[in-house]
Amino acid sequence: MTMNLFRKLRHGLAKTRDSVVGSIREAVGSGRLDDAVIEELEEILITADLGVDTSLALCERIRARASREALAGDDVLRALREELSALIETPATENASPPADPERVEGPYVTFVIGVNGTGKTTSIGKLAYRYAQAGHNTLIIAADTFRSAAVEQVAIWAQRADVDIVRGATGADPASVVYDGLRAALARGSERVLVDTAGRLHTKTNLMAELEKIDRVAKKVIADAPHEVLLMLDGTTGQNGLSQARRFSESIGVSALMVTKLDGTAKGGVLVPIRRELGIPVRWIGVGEAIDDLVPFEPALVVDAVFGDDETLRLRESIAEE
Ligand SMILES: Nc1nc2c(ncn2[C@@H]2O[C@H](COP(=O)(O)OP(=O)(O)OP(=O)(O)O)[C@@H](O)[C@H]2O)c(=O)[nH]1
Ligand SMILES: [Mg+2]
Repeated sequence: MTMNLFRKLRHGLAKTRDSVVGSIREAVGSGRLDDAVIEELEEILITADLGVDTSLALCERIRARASREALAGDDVLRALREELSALIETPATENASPPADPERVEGPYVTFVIGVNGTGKTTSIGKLAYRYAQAGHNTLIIAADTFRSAAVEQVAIWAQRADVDIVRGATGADPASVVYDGLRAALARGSERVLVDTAGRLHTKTNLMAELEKIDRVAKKVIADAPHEVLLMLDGTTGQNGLSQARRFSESIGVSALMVTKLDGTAKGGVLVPIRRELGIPVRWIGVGEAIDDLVPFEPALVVDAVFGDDETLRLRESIAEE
């Protein structure tokens, strides 16, 4: 039933792969890898949202390699894959990705899902709830987006699909009080995983950021060390914008992990690289579609292979990937 994870990733990143690999093949052609071609490579990588610094660093490494070994045709893709893996495995800031699934805690493991409007919070809560439920965890969703009347209904549908419990707040209710009630219910029911859906908010609106801080304070009154995870949603199609969102949310409530959504809808999946290298916050998950199982734990090496891998790498990855 579940599609092979690597195949899902590859499928989800197909737009990025087709665009980047296609352009690189076109630029490299059958000729020598001279400075003009390397400049074209820089352009292509920047266009795919890898960020200027990373793109330049990567091409510098390619230039150095080209002066030592003859690089032609698809050798360039292989070289890029190797150099990018090396770069992305050693992020500029301390940012090793811890395991995607929560560590054991006493009592409910509480995740706040926050982010700008429409970034994919509610959908991702559905996907995570499904994943947890499939893994046998007693899971509860708290519908604390009381801002839009349709929001509670939307997350309730996801709860039903994932077959998990939900605590709802009335439209217009104080989200902090909904979270208070929800966490009390989680304790009473012995929930192991709690996902809190919050209203979308612009990172520049101080009053809305203050509301998040209030939710945070109130949660701690019920469960002293909650939330155990503050998961910020970044829309992968809006590119580098996500970097400033992450910085602003971090200054307010603090962000412990990131999820980058909608990577299936963009050729600029390269944005994962600056997000990982520059923020110092681990990317935990990526979203590659609108379905309940379109959720992939983020593993840099797999992403690099899904984009730059040759047929043999892809076959190998598919054969060893298991869920
Ligand atoms: N293609 C694609 N679409 C996605 C993905 N994740 C979410 N979406 C879509 O993005 C749109 C917004 O998703 P929501 O989950 O409602 O976003 P939200 O952050 O909860 O929105 P607000 O509550 O209004 O702030 C929906 O149409 C989702 O189907 C993804 O990984 N891929
Ligand atoms: Mg929502």
